[in-house]
Amino acid sequence: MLRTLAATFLILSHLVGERAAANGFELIIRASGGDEARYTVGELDTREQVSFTTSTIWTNDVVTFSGVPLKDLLPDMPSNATLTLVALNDYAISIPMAEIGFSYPIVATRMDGSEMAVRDKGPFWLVYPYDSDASLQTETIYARSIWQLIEIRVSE
Ligand SMILES: Nc1nc2c(c(=O)[nH]1)N[C@H]1C(S)=C(S)[C@@H](COP(=O)(O)O)O[C@H]1N2
Ligand SMILES: [Mo]
Repeated sequence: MLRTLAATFLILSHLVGERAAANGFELIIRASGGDEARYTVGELDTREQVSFTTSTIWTNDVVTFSGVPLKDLLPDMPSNATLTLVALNDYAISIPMAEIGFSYPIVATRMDGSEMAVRDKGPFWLVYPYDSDASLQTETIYARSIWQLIEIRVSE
């Protein structure tokens, strides 16, 4: 009984910890004019979700990602804009706006239905449906697959 209680407590505190970790983060989007928007995982959850199942170079098995298409967070951005995406560890990568599709990449907030802790490349990870096309299995696309994403700057 005590053991069960202790185990339950450990599991619960772990879950609460993960939630708090993910909730503490905001994805910041800075437009070139100076406007900025901030999104928590909870806020992204209120948007239309896209999910796909794919293998990745970072996971052993096929995984299902879900989240929001990046394009949905960048309405009305000119197609000649450039995005600079920045991670917690200061890794940064540029992507031309013209190469952001309607259905992918997505800002994934869940892998196999669970929020991703920072140590699991979360809480925001830009991912592509790699298995769907050989053109998504390139070094360029892998380099754009930025995890622990914290900021997107738009420049024109
Ligand atoms: N946050 C973050 N995302 C990142 C990177 C990184 O260092 N930090 N490396 C990128 C690069 S250059 C590639 S090719 C892929 C694969 O990196 P890996 O093979 O080191 O896992 O992840 C990309 N996403
Ligand atoms: Mo890379």
